[in-house]
Amino acid sequence: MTLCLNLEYRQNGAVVVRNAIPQALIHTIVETIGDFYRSEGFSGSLEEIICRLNVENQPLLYQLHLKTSLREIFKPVEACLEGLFQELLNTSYHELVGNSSGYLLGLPQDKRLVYDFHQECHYMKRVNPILTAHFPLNVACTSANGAMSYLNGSSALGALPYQKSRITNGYTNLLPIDIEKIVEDYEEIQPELNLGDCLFFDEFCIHKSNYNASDLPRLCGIFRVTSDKSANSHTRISPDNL
Ligand SMILES: O=C(O)CCC(=O)C(=O)O
Ligand SMILES: [Fe+2]
Repeated sequence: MTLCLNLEYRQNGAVVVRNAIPQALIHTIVETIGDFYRSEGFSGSLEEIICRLNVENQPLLYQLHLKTSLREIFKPVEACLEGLFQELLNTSYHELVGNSSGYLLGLPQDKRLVYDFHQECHYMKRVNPILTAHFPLNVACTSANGAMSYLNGSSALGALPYQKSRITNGYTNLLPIDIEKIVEDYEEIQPELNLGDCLFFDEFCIHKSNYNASDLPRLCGIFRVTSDKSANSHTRISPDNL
């Protein structure tokens, strides 16, 4: 990584590293996850199965998504990003928060699994720092398919008070108080990410997902890493306790 990218991360709380992951690795991961879904008796591409389950059997989609959010599956990408994790954390090692990795489902034409503005620090309260790596798995992230966006430089605000809301069978949103004012002060950036690109952001960076107006789910791999040694024992906080 160049000094310039490192500086950008420190100043803005987020940075895109182009071609950080070989595309062949990403294809292998999508195949591995797809094989898992297909082993449950479904046929077709991973995208087709996900869209079908979203209509026919959301609980099963949830179960299969959980079961395939495994560190083991994403290990080759983790190994590939290790150097970047350590540079951005400024350490010689990294811990995976909760010892797990996974992926997000940006479902087409859906409002259930869309995050409003939030900060990662509130979802993993005991872990600090938190570096998130976010990279497309099946298609490029674009404004058309709801690529995530962030408020550039908003990390400087630190941990903000928030208002909690819950979507039925969806996400718990922790929306910063006075977000209407904050969005006026910081530029919203929605980077296009091609397969192989990776967006990194810190625990205070205010970010959100956007509406996927395309016909394909937008699957993004996610790592949350830290230099906090205790973080591999982190367990997910239930929505009631957020
Ligand atoms: O990809 C998205 O839609 C949201 C991503 C996000 O909130 C995260 O990775 O923390
Ligand atoms: Fe997030």
